[in-house]
Amino acid sequence: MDVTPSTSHWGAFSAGLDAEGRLRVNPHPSDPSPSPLLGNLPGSLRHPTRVAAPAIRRGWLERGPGPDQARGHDEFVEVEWDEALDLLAAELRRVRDAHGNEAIFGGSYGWASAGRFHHAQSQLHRFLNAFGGFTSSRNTYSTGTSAVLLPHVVGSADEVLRKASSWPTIVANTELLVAFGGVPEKNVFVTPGGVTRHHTPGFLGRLGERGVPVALISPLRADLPAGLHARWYPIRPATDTALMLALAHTLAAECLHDPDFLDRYCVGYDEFERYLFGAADGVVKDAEWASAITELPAADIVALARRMASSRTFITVTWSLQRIEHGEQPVWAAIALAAMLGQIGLPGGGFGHGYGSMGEIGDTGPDLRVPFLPRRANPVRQFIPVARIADLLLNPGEQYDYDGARRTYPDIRLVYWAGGNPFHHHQDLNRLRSAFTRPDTVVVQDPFWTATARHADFVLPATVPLEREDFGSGRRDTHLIAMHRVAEPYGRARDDYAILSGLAERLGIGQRFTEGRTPRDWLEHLYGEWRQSLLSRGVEVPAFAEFWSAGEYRLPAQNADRTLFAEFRRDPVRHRLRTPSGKIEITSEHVRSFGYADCPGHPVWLEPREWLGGARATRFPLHLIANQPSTRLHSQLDGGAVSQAGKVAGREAIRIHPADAAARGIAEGDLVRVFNERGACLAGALLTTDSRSGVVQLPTGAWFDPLGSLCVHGNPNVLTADVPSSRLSQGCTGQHVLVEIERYAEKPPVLTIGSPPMITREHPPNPDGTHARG
Ligand SMILES: Nc1nc2c(c(=O)[nH]1)N[C@H]1C(S)=C(S)[C@@H](COP(=O)(O)OP(=O)(O)OC[C@H]3O[C@@H](n4cnc5c(=O)[nH]c(N)nc54)[C@H](O)[C@@H]3O)O[C@H]1N2
Ligand SMILES: Nc1nc2c(c(=O)[nH]1)N[C@H]1C(S)=C(S)[C@@H](COP(=O)(O)OP(=O)(O)OC[C@H]3O[C@@H](n4cnc5c(=O)[nH]c(N)nc54)[C@H](O)[C@@H]3O)O[C@H]1N2
Ligand SMILES: [Mo]
Repeated sequence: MDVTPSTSHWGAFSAGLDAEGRLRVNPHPSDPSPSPLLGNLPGSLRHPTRVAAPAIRRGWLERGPGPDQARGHDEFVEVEWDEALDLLAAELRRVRDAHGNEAIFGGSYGWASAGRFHHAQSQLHRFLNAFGGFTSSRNTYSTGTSAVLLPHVVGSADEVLRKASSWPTIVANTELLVAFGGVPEKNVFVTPGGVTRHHTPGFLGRLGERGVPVALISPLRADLPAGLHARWYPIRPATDTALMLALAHTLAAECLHDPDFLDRYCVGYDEFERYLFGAADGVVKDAEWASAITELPAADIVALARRMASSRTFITVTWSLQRIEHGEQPVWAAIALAAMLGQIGLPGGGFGHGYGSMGEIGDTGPDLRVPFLPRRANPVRQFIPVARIADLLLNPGEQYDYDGARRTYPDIRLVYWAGGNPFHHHQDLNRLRSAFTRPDTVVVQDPFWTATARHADFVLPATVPLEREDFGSGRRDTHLIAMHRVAEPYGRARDDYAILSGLAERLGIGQRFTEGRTPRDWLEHLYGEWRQSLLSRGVEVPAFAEFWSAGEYRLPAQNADRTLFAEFRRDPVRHRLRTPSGKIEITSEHVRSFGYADCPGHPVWLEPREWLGGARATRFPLHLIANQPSTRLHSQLDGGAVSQAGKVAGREAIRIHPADAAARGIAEGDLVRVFNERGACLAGALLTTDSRSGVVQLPTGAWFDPLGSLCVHGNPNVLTADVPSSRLSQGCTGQHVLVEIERYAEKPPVLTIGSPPMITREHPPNPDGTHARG
């Protein structure tokens, strides 16, 4: 068995096909904590849901482009590549000539696969840029709210997200870790591009060995690995801001804050303090007040504040906290709280964001740019904040607010997606379904028959990394990995590059897109340029052939602990922040000037629209947390063994507190219906006392399998609301939703998502089961 190197978003590995043609996967030998998600790879390579050949929706073939209610219900017709590419090239030209490049939505948000050259979104953007541009998307579902807020508060999102204290510095210096959303170990195996050595689980182990006390503030106890010295504060979801304000109030009321730090490094504290004391609204944000909202005892809140003031305290906020309505507030309030403690910029003190959200955060690996495919500039300036996709398709011409600007949605005629799964990632999927009926044409490139592919007109089968050559590396990775080909492409699948090259040729932009290079030429070219830039800085890097046959290159080590805040603390004039004041803005006059009631000039407590206690909540009294799955990356490889092993009654598992289950006559292993007014899904019940009662947890990523407005598989995004975090950031709010649950006593509907949709084969396969090459 030939064994060759490769990598994935969840880590590097080697792979080969055994004598029976089965994929064997082994983690990279130097990975101290390989990801369990590697187990999803073998069963996925030849899974029946791979797209075998180009397919076009029958209604589109028969009636041509145009809005169509049948999209998502229709059958598909398999066609030859030439036919698919000829038709699609003509359609791209039609849309551009009749409506302009702005009418093409090519945001194509999504994680695709590891590999720097065959990165699907980069490939698509490069192609569409060569074609004259497209309406794009900004920010991410991950940190869409923080990415807009943080530049106003600390002058930069990236520096705060990616370059706070390293884990070893925290282990060595921190006396109290206050972890909002915990440090969920399930998430730290993942980094975009993948890392070769997963250090974070080891760092968390050392945190436990050193006995560093952790305040776990989360509705779920599982958000912190066992073995840490934790005290669990089972907070009511979405109320962290109230807790932070009460902690801040206690510090101010007991004079435990640091006036010198606030004076020298911050602006706007006085106004924030007046708000804490109730000057503006008559509400004192003390521990008693917060206790009623958070359902944590007031005495615990006061005690925690005192402890924070007497320790070197590191406050971390996972990204999930900003993936909710008013998601700006917990992030901003945590910064204000850390500023009051006066420890920002000290080793192991201050504020961090995303510790436990991703492997790269706090990792010590080199922070080095690795080779990548240039996308070139987009001539079209039109964009949307990424999570406004359904609004864009449903409301052309409508105005909306974003970061101080008033913007207008363009009229989209063609949607082109490669490497993302909006029917996984977006909220209110029944609304998204109707949004997807609106464009003239929807194109999806994916290796799998995802729910998004099933809502397309053109489905173009892409290869997976094991079927092509590439190199890969993640942020803070220690290695650049040569990704060798392990298997032949499935059916008639082609690389995204080959598909787009075929379109580019037909559209007269072939040379601009390919520059005359094969994929191997590109790898050598991109590597060669990168190598030259490192050589010129005195770093020895092997030639491509040597790198390729070695299978990896060990990246040069770098100092991990250069942090923005340490420099700012040392010299706030020379290292002034890129905010209007140059300081940390506890109050931002600029944000205030936008006049947004849902994000005023300093951190405030704002009740969510759908809120427990309101009339709606009596109908939907359970708070559902739709967080990241522990058994896969998003929706990827849901058919793989690890993901499948986590299912209950064949559906995604929902975790329910025994008291909530008993009140509804639900037992472990039961099939349940989770519902609200937007939709419903089935799920398999798991009972646990590791969540507070009133809170249920159903992770994202079960492939959407609609039967009317019911998802029979367990995708929580049929339940979530398609509303933005605020007018400031327009970020994703998918993390929370209110629901009710009942036992599902009817005959379970069959899952259809595990096999391909209805496909007519106009060109039947050869007798040996293979397809003629198109
Ligand atoms: N309710 C709720 N929803 C959420 C979240 C939440 O917390 N709650 N979290 C959000 C977050 S943070 C994120 S990042 C998003 C993730 O959303 P996505 O990034 O859209 O999810 P993925 O499942 O990773 O989708 C990647 C797709 O790319 C395809 N793909 C893989 N390799 C290739 C390739 O080489 N070529 C092509 N053409 N395609 C390829 C895969 O098959 C898959 O369909 O979800 C968001 N949605
Ligand atoms: N295994 C795996 N790892 C992943 C991913 C994956 O799909 N699978 N996706 C990756 C991606 S793209 C991203 S962006 C990151 C996302 O990183 P995060 O957004 O941080 O991840 P989540 O798991 O959604 O949420 C973390 C925890 O926050 C807690 N939480 C939720 N709501 C609240 C609240 O109101 N208050 C408090 N205090 N806690 C709350 C939940 O219990 C949850 O487990 O994860 C990355 N890591
Ligand atoms: Mo994400």
